[in-house]
Order: sequence, then C-alpha cells, then structure tokens
Amino acid sequence: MVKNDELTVSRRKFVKGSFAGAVATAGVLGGASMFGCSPSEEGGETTAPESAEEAASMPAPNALPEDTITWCQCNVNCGGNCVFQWHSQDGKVTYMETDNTGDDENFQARACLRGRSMRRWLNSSERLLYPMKRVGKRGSGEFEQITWDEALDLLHDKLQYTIDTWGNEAIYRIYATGMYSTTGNPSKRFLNCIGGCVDQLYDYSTHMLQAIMPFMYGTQFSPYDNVHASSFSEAEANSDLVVMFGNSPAETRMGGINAVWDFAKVREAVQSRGGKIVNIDYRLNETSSGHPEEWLPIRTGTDAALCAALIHEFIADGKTDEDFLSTYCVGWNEDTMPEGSKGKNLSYYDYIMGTGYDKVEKTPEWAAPITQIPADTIRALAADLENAEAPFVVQGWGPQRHTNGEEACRAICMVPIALGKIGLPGTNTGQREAEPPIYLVGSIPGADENGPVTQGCSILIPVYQWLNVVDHGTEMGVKKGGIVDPAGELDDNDGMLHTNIHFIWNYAGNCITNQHGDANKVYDVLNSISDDDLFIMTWDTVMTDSAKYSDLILPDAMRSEQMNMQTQGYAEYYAGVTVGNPAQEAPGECRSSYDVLADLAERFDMRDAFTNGGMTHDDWVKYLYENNFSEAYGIEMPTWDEILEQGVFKLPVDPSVGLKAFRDDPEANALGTPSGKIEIYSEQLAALNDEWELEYEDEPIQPLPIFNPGFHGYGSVTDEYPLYCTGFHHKSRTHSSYGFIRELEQVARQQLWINPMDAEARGIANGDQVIVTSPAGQIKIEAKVTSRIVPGTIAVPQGSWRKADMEGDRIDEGGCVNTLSVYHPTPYAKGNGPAHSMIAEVAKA
Ligand SMILES: Nc1nc2c(c(=O)[nH]1)N[C@H]1C(S)=C(S)[C@@H](COP(=O)(O)OP(=O)(O)OC[C@H]3O[C@@H](n4cnc5c(=O)[nH]c(N)nc54)[C@H](O)[C@@H]3O)O[C@H]1N2
Ligand SMILES: Nc1nc2c(c(=O)[nH]1)N[C@H]1C(S)=C(S)[C@@H](COP(=O)(O)OP(=O)(O)OC[C@H]3O[C@@H](n4cnc5c(=O)[nH]c(N)nc54)[C@H](O)[C@@H]3O)O[C@H]1N2
Ligand code: SF4
Ligand SMILES: [Mo]
Repeated sequence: MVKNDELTVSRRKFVKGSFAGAVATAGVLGGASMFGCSPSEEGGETTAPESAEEAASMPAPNALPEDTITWCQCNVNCGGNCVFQWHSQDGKVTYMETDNTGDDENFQARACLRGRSMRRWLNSSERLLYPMKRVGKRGSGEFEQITWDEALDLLHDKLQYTIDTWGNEAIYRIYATGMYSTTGNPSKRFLNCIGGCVDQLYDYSTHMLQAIMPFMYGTQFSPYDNVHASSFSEAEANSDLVVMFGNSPAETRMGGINAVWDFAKVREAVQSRGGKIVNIDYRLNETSSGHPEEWLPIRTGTDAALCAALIHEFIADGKTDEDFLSTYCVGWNEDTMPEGSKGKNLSYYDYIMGTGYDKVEKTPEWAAPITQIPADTIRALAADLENAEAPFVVQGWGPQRHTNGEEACRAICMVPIALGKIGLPGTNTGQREAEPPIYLVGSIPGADENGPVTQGCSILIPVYQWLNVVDHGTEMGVKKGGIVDPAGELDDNDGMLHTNIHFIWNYAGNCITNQHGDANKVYDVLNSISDDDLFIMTWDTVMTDSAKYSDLILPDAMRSEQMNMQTQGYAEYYAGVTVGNPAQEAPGECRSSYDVLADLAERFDMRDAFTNGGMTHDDWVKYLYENNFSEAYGIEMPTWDEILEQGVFKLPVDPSVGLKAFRDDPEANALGTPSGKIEIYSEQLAALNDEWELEYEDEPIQPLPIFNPGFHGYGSVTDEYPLYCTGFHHKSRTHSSYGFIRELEQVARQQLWINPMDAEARGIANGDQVIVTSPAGQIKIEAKVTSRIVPGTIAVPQGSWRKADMEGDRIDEGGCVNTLSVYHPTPYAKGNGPAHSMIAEVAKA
C-alpha cells in the first residue's frame, strides 16, 4: 500500500539522473526501441499517415487546427494500459498522441506501435458491424445478418432453454481478455442476474504457476502483487546480479512507463555496481538483443535441471544458507522434513545429492546434456550467484507455460531460497517482477452484497479444461479434472459435475481455438455435438477464428467509442487512472455492451437489477470514479470535473521487496502453508497425488520441485518429430489482438525461428515457406533461420490468426501455434502446459 508520507519521495526524481544516462548509452534497449516507444523531449508522437495523400492532409504539428481531445487507453491484455490522447474532428478521430502529461517524460504511459495503430483497428473495414447468426458448419465462417431484436430474442431463448434443461451449471463464461475497462465487461453481472454460471479458475498466463505456488509460498500467493515479488525498481536500487529465466520485458512489457523501461534502468544500475545481467532463454530475446553477452542459451523446458545443478554447486561449495533453510523452510533436508514424511529420503537435498527420488546426483555434468549448457558454464553461474550480495532472480511466465511448468516455476524459486537471498534488499523470490499494489477505482460489481444481484453459482473450472467439460463434463469433478466447488454445490453428486457445458459466453476472447490449444481437436469435438446441445455466443469487434465456431456473433462498440475509465495496467510499476469521453461514434450497428445487456436483462425482467435502478453506463463511470479508494490510500485525487479535463492521474509507487515481512518476522507473518513456512516439499501435494484420479498414470503431481521432462518435453522427440517446438509472445500482436493489422505484421512478420544447423539439414533457407508438422496439426509459415535460437528447438510466436480450410487439408496458413499444440492438461493445475511444450518436424513447403 502506498502511504501518504511515502509518496513524498518521488520515484521519478530518483530515477531521472540514471535514466538520462541509460538512453544515451547506445543500444541500451536493444531491438525494443525500434518497436516500442522512446521518451522524447518534444512530447507525443502522432500516428503515422497511411498514405502520401493522408500525410499531405495532416496538419503540421505547429499549426494544429481546433480539434477535440479525448482520452482513452489501450484496452488489450498486454498489461500496459498505455494512454491514448485522441484528436477528433467532426466526430471522427484524425490522429493520436500518447501520454505527454506531467513534467517528467520518464513517467509517461506511452503507447507502443501496436497501441499507436489503434486508429486502424477502430476504422478497419474488418470491423463487425451488425449481429449475425451461424448458417454453416461450426468453423466454416458462414453467417447471416440479423437484427438486434432477433439477436437478443435468440440469446434470451437459448439461455432460458439451457437453464431449463440443464441448470445454470451448464453456462460457462469462457476466459477472454480483450477488454480491460472498469465498465467494459458487465457480463458477470448480467449472468448473475439470471442465476449465475460456471466461471474460470486460474488463467492462460500463469496457469501452472498460479495453481502450484500457493503450496510453496502459501495460500495468499498471487502472481500479480508486490508482496511475493520484488519490483524492478528494487533491483535498480540495490541488486548486483540479475538472473532472468524466460522473461523478456522488451517483448511482453513494452509500453512507455512499462517494465521494459524499468529494466533498462536496472541494467544501468547493476552494471554500474560491477554486476551483470544473465538472460536464460532458448532464444536470444529482444530484451538482450544488442547485449548478446547476457544470453545464456538453454534447451526449452529444462530450467528445473539447471536449477538443480546450480543448487548442487551451492551445496558442494558450502554456500547454502542453512540457518535460513532451517528457520524458514520445510523439506530442504531430513531435519526439516515434516514429521510424517521423515526417514524416507524424500527431501530436496536427497533429490539433489542422489540419495532420494531418482538416486541420480544432479551435478553440472548431469544437467549439461539436458540443458545444452556446458558444465563449466553452470559452475560459473553458480559462482556468480554465490558471490553476489543481492542476487535478483526473476522468472517470466514462459518456463511455467510448459507441461512440466508446475515443477519448473518452483525450481527457479529454489535458487534464491537455497542461498537464503529472499526478503532482503535487492533480492527477489524467484517470481516475476512485482506489479503495483494499488488500484484507485473499482469496476461494475458482478454481484451486489445483499442487493438484487447475487452470485448464483460458484463452481470454477481450470480455464484450459473447458473443452473437456463441453465434451464429457459429467465424468469430471473435484478429484478428477481439478474442478473447484467452494460452496459444496457438487456434494450431492460425489463432487462430480451434474452436467456438461451447453452454453459458452465469449465476450472479448479468442480462446475457443486460436488462443486455447489443439485447434483441430476443438473443431472435431465441437462439430460432434448437436446444435441443440451447444450454443456459443461471441461478442467481438472483428471476425476471429473463435467467432467462426459461434452460433451468434455480436458487434461491440470499442472503448474509444464510449465514455471510458481504467486504472494503470498490471505490468508497470505505478498507480493511475484515465477517464475519457468517446473519441468517435461506433460504426454500423455496434452498441455499448452495457446497453445491450440492459436490454437483454429486460427480457428476463431483470433490467432494474442489472442497472441498479436505472443507472446508465456513464452514470457508472462517474459513480465508480467518485467512490474511488483514495481515502484508503491516504491520497487526494482530482475531482470528477478535473479528471474529465485532465484525462490522466498518475502516482509513483515505492520499490518493494518480496516476502520482506516474512523474512523480518516469520512467526508474526507466517505464510499460508500448513507449516507457515516455505514448503519445498509439500505434504499436501503428495496427498493430492494419492487422492486424485489423474488422467495420465506416468504424470503424477510432484511434491518436490524436481526436474521432470514432462509430456512432449526433454527426451520425447522421435524420428517422426525430431525437434522440440515452443512459442513466445510476439511484439506485433497482443495474443491475437492487433493480429489483423497489416502494417504491424509487416514490421515484425510471423516467422518460424530455426537454428542454421537444423535449417541446413533440411535444405531450408532464410525466408523459405515451410510446413511444420506436430502430432496435432500442420502450419505453413516463413522460416527465420537464425543462431538466436538453440539447435534442436524451433519456435512459433503465439497469437497469429488461424487460416485453415477445415474441410480440406487443414493446413493452417496463418501459422497459429495452437494448431500444433496437443490438448493435454498438466497434472495438478490442469493447465495449458503444451502451449510451450511441443514436438514437431519441419520441411520446405
Ligand atoms: N500456444 C499458446 N497459446 C496461448 C499463449 C501462449 O503463450 N502460447 N498465451 C496465452 C495467454 S497468456 C493468454 S492471456 C491468452 C489470451 O487469449 P485471449 O484472451 O483470447 O486474447 P486475444 O487473442 O487478445 O483475444 C481478445 C479478443 O478481444 C477482442 N476485443 C478487443 N477489444 C474489444 C472490445 O472492445 N470489445 C470486444 N467485445 N472485444 C474486443 C479482440 O478482437 C480479440 O478477439 O492466450 C493464451 N494462449
Ligand atoms: N507484445 C506482447 N506483449 C504481451 C503479450 C503479447 O501477446 N504480446 N501478452 C501479455 C500477456 S497476457 C502475458 S501472460 C505476458 C506473457 O509473458 P511471458 O509468459 O513471460 O511471455 P512468453 O513470451 O511466453 O515467455 C517469456 C520468455 O520465456 C522464453 N521461454 C519460453 N519457454 C522457456 C523455457 O522453457 N525456459 C526459458 N528459460 N525460457 C523460456 C520465451 O522465449 C520468452 O522470451 O505478456 C504480456 N505482454
Ligand atoms: S499493446 Fe501494450 S504496450 Fe502497446 S500500447 Fe497497448 S498496452 Fe501499451
Ligand atoms: Mo496472459
């Protein structure tokens, strides 16, 4: 929490001197500066004109005509929430400036190239303009236009039919992240008005980590806070070594006030103390592009083996912090094992030294062939970690988005734990860099406490499980399939679901196919179900691949076309809020989702409840702003009139050290684990492994953070599929969002990364079209032959738009990675591990 007195020490002032130096240093931001956005002395940049004619008609910067300025933010799920300053004339946006508020250009939430292409999205000829209902097969893309009245009648009838036939447990609100706004998605409130729905557990971002970390760091754990992780600003202030596992802020945290900027300052500061950055990745990512000495290449999906070997060296060198391990941890060695598990050689120490789990000593020589990292290099990294006063060990979410991700994310945390470098200045817990602790305003509530709208159903399914629940939900339950039932709604049925999913509510998401996994399987499963037994509603702005599987498509007005409000994102380290009026009218028959849902609620006699007695969308914005949380944080915020005028309010946040309170007083601040300590060995996980009915016999839930190759992981390649195949988040899109914008695609094309050795062996040259074949499907894509990726592994940037003739050869010419990923949930989280764990072969097209 930010307290008043803390606010007086402004982070901006602290930062200014060092950052000026950082931008002066050639290449400090690597390749990112080309695509991201650099702070400029002059203030905002305008959106580039689309043609020479347009350039000629654009006003010269020093002779701007009178126009209307409105504020908005980028609403997609990149975490940035960067600020847009729209200039409109005659009710139409003409160009965009980004954030240029305040007197410190280092503290401006400046949009990246994607955000700056938002005008092309708003005005795209690909916008959905009217409601449509499906007339062809699912996935065929055949639809016909209907009226809003027909659409809402159909929606009402199908929802009512679903509830009457199977109950509200048959309605699922699918994971969907296309719209970040305080009022942008009132679907939950509407669905609660009609009795509720099954909702999402975890997310596609941190599926494995979010599920498993609470067993190690306690039930309060969140991947999205500054309690369990330290901020990059803390590393900047106090660290002398940064070791990153699968984390590339220059690609995933790109905005102007975003973690990529914080990281540039970290690099400057750490290097100025004589320290260094180590960037562990299977590819030389953008964050270390221009700094190749930072790259430590590793085979995809093998981080836990590297961590085990590092810890082996800490032990061999006598550098483990035994006081810390015995005071703060459970399961490090025999002495610290929980009572019930003693005497069985189950500790992590036994695992490392070859006296436990698999009786193999985890030496650097053991790890070398697995990780592709020479033993000497592992020893040198171990020495660097041992010698650092304040090592900052940090993981992105790439390593956990693997079939062995449940172990990998914990194994990375073992590195600072073994050294006792947690909760101290300049250190980190092994988690991703911290996110800001406060949000200044709330959102339209999904339910009202004691009010007319109450939560009707509390059953949750792991997000990646939805296809299984559509297919055979009644064979799934609490101990089989990871269903969570907090209110005991399934007690009368032995914890098993009463019904499959029969209705999917998809607002602002592309997780039916494109972003989910195994798109060919989705096609087969959904087309095997009769139309009476499944209804899918998609509400979007463009015709996505997921939309093609829907029975009804609704067109949405975008945020820049409505009054809007949103806080800072979750990626950059500050607090803020932006409020804006519409910049232009929505095209065609696009309507605000709030207004549409009010009309739909009316068909259920619930308009009054949904609108809380007649509140309009804009009433909610004002209400939420005026009922902000400033008092709780001891700060003052602008009045409603002031914020409408100024658009943006921002607040610096002080650095934080993850698990500091626990380190300072482990008894007063015990963790939410059974022992109150860090549980390296989890008896709870061991018990779940016995109690649950697991899908795959050879894939148990692991109580220890061991190296486990995982499904389609290390050692699983075959003659037919001799390459490991994986993915990463790409700078030309946010998932599939912005994926149809031609200019962005041209700047950073969709390409298969392949090492020259693997390419040569297959006669593939840079720029060739190739076919990638996995056990799940085939894509066609351009090859990028580069030594920036390790040999033996290929990589497909995720989020590209699928383009496949599903009744023909099914080859996806869009190059979507989820055409290749096999549907295979992980043991405990039931998560999307295969998103980054695949095997494949490549051939010239
Ligand atoms: N293989 C593989 N798969 C992955 C990942 C991976 O790394 N590898 N990453 C996963 C992760 S981390 C995530 S978060 C998910 C993301 O998956 P999704 O949540 O599906 O994200 P997007 O693809 O961005 O889809 C957002 C949709 O919202 C729409 N949209 C944007 N603005 C508006 C609006 O104003 N109104 C409405 N109604 N719609 C709007 C966009 O057009 C787009 O279709 O993907 C996951 N899938
Ligand atoms: N430009 C852009 N930015 C985004 C998004 C986007 O789609 N585009 N999506 C946003 C969202 S919702 C999320 S959840 C985050 C995602 O953030 P992350 O999950 O952290 O992103 P990824 O690119 O999947 O992985 C990060 C890095 O890990 C590497 N990696 C993958 N597997 C391994 C491995 O086994 N070991 C090691 N050491 N490295 C590995 C990848 O090459 C990549 O450089 O990004 C957010 N920001
Ligand atoms: S895509 Fe992300 S970094 Fe780019 S403008 Fe949008 S929120 Fe900012
Ligand atoms: Mo995500």
